[in-house]
Amino acid sequence: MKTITKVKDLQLMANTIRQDIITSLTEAKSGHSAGPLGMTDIFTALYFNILKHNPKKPQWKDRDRVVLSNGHICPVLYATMANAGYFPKKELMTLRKLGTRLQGHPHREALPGLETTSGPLGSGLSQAAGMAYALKIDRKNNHVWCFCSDGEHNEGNTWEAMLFAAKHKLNNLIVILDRNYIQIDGNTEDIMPLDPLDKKYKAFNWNVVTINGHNMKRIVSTLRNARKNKNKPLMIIANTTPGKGVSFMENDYTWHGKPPTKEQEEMALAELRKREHSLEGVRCSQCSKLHRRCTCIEGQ
Ligand SMILES: Cc1ncc(C[n+]2csc(CCOP(=O)(O)OP(=O)(O)O)c2C)c(N)n1
Ligand SMILES: [Mg+2]
Repeated sequence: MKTITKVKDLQLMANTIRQDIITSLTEAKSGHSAGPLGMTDIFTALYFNILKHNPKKPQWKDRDRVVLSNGHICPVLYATMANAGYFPKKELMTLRKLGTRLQGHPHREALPGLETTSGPLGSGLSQAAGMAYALKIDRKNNHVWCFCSDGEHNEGNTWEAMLFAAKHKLNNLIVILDRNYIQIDGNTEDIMPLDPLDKKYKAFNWNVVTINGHNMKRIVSTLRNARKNKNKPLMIIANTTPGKGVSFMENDYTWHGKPPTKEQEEMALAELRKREHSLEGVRCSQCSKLHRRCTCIEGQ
């Protein structure tokens, strides 16, 4: 697989992945939109620039491990894996269909490249901590990258895993928290307040970094530095916008668990293509301004 090194090329890949998320969810007629779009920039940076992996040999023994604890955001995992070459992109259109390898929540026995089965929230951090501990016992230097969400910090199991990981000084465990402030039925701080999460993790004896989860340059540098993490497990709190890239979905918790309709798909794709053209520096055929400045293309 080709590593992508330029920030603009990573942003373009993220845009492609967002389009794939939209089309696969629309075809599925069910699933989660907000979380996947919000985490796309980080998945892109991880899989195309940072991760030690081989899409053609998913069981390669020296690979890093990826654990998706908030399994419902798997459309971003599948779209990223397809673009990275784990399986053909056309398979994305089978999302959530009977017999598919792309189950509505990840099923590790269905698709090579998945390390865990997830869906019941709150289990992934424990699984990832166990993997990191086992790698340490075996004196391996691979990293475990665990994605989790703010809403799943309502689950007590997560806090037990935080204690365990700190006790065993699992510096090979890197957790990326999707801090988008939404969960299934509203704002996290209304349902079960979590702030200040950074101070809580620090008090549990973790290293903590907070980043803007859409600043590609910062994401890449943070994930790269994470490889040098010492003494304690690392929590990367990524402030993200749920539904990022599709304006009518952004920051609206009702997009937590629904897919776009056909009409909404067209609107979303028009917006994402406009962004793609702006990144590429393409000029509008109607007004010949750069798309970034033009107001006359579809969706306006
Ligand atoms: C143990 C468990 N309880 C409830 C659910 C149902 N559920 C699925 S997603 C979700 C909201 C979790 O919040 P978060 O992951 O922050 O949502 P997002 O930011 O992706 O909208 C809930 C309650 C579940 N999957 N597992
Ligand atoms: Mg959330």
